[in-house]
Amino acid sequence: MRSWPTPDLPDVPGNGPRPRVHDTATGHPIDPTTGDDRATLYVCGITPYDATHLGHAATYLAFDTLGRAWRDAGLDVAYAQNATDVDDPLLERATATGVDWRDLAESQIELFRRDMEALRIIPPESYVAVTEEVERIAEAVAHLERSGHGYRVATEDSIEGAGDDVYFDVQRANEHWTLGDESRLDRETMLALSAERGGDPDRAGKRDPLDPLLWRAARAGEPAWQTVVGEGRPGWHIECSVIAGDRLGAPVSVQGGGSDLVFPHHEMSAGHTAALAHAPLANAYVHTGMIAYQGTKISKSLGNLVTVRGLLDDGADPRAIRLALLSHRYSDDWEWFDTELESAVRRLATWDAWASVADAPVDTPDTDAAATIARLRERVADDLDTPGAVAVVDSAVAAGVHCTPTLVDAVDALLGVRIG
Ligand code: 5CA
Ligand code: ZN
Repeated sequence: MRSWPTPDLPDVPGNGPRPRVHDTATGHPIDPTTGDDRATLYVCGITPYDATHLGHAATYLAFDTLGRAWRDAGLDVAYAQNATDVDDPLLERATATGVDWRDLAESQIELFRRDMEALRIIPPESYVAVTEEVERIAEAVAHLERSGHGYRVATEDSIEGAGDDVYFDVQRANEHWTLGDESRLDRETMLALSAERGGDPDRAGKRDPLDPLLWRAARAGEPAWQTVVGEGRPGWHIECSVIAGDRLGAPVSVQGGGSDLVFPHHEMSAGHTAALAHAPLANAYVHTGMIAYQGTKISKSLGNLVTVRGLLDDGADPRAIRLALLSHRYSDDWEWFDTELESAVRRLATWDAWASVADAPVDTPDTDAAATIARLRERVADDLDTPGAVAVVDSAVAAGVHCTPTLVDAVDALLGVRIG
């Protein structure tokens, strides 16, 4: 489907180092590219039933920073993202509010596009709704059934002719992939997280309580498609597995999302890809921390939302929202306070004033500006250390480094904030 407009991306002379990012699977920072000039990025997209909150924004901003660092290192970047536009929470919200689920998804995706554009997030070339990929996903489920990785579980409440649900056999997939390798979690934790995050460990008839749903046979009143595996709709993890594999090819350099997706979502998506393609899903699994507000994780279901739209409607400069988020380490859990924006606004005013003389001629050489650019590049490439990069600019301003047009471009290219 349609993505959103691409922001201007200035060309900065020279190249930064190839970024290293923390990989959840190995527990270390690694360069997830494979030596050629291409990097591929798959980031788990929104479930479009409510406005983009700051947690989402921070997550997409972190991977935007990775894309910027890769481009600055001279790599071609291919980026795909999904939108989970058919899933239980969305259907429940649609029913509760009396809105057609398709209209709800479409309107929220449109709002998301506008928020991403305002924040100058570089869009994915492949922005894919699950409803566009149902046939492909069903083919993958059929393939998994044929190879013995998918099996049916007796389903009493499906509609006439829709048949049974299909589950993924995690034990059977063990020849290509090891359960727990991506998340580094023990079984007890996996069971608890599965119950908490959309799984159904207590469902009778499964071979292993951790086996996730691949295909949900149609129920009365639920959206369903007639496909090779019967009438129904896709399970959650398989959508990302199929879309990433189709659009980018497995393994992708980075599979990204918030840390709430480490298990079961990314673990199971990796299992599906291993069973389908006999390849890992990703070279690195990169996770952003959870942002909280007023003491609890920001979440649609908890209703403690600070939305990008709300801040913009209150007159916030989108650059300040961006800078406020960049002032935190992407992998940390942290809490948003209303004062975050105020300090970002103050910082931005200082940077703007500094950059407003960027075109003025100077008789000093630009070595300080060049050194600042090198430090900026180094910070961003070091596991996306954006607080460090912000500090580099702060110190340049404080030290009276002459701000050159190239330096303005470098701040723009790497941090996505146009100053001056
Ligand atoms: N559609 C699925 C992924 S396939 C999903 O998790 N959708 S979501 O709308 O719930 O979240 C969208 C993205 O934002 C995911 O990467 C998720 O991990 C991330 N996210 C959600 N809540 C937060 C939060 N409080 N802080 C940081 N990131 C968050
Ligand atoms: Zn996903």
